[in-house]
Amino acid sequence: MEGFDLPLTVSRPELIDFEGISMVHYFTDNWENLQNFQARPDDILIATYPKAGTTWVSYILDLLYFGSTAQERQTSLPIYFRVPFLETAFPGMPSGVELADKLPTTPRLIKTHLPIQLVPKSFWEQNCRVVYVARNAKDTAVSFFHFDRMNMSQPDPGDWNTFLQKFMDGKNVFGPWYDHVCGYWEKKLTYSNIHYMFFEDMAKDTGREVEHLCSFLGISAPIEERERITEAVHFDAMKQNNMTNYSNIPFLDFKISPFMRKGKVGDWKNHFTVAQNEQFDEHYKQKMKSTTLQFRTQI
Ligand code: PPS
Repeated sequence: MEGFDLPLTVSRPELIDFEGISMVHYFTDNWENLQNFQARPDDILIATYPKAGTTWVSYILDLLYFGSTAQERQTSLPIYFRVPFLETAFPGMPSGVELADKLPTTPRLIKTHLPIQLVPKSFWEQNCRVVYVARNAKDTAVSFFHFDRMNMSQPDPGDWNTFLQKFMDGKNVFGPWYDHVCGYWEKKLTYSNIHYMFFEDMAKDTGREVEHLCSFLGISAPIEERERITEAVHFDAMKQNNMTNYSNIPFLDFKISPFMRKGKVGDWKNHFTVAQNEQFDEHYKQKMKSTTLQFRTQI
């Protein structure tokens, strides 16, 4: 399963309103099967708003569970087959639900960008562990903008100013960043099996975050193994690695922007004008005024 048979001419979809969230049909076409997905108690759900570091954490978990036992997996199976993206329904490839159903591994690692209220209920019923990764809004917006430019299965982002306004209005795929990060943060109050982590902490000290993940998952990995993993998931290593850099997907145009773009905290400073930054900060204060959730926009 090195790549898949996708039509090369995926056309940019319209943004639709779906259950109050901006979506595209590629993530809603399989809705009934998605909502009926049968999670198992040992499944691990990796939940994120787009561009928060999903692939980074997915690869860490994959290596923690399967890095030393399944060599072939490491050299021939791209990350999107190891960790299926549950809500996908792209023509010419199995849906995320089908891929997850067929995963031979225990545990199954499953990716979603769904806001908390749309996550299939069996994950909660089975008390599955959830790893949520959050990234500060400004870097997320920049990363999302470049991703939408190069990803022909996403709506056209327009220019940066237009995109930023849409981001603030929650008019991009998977809805408002603000509600997404706060939704999972609040869920922690009533559901203890969520490990909430930050892109900025991973960038600052990946090894420490791997250690925290091990404690949450109940994995006892020796220090040497954790160091090996930390090295393997370094930005440069993942960018070079064809199994983690998304280079086999035909509708991603790497000539416009690579999937593994910069991997930095604070790249927003190269994009926001002073006026955009002031307007964004003011809006942010309003949107985030009733949460205890705090982000760092530089490290
Ligand atoms: S997606 O499409 O939502 O699944 O994308 P996601 O994987 O969540 O986010 C992609 C951004 O994460 C950066 N990235 C990394 N940064 C540092 N180190 C590592 N190992 C790493 N892996 C992925 C990737 O470069 C994207 O961020 P930007 O800012 O665009 O570079």
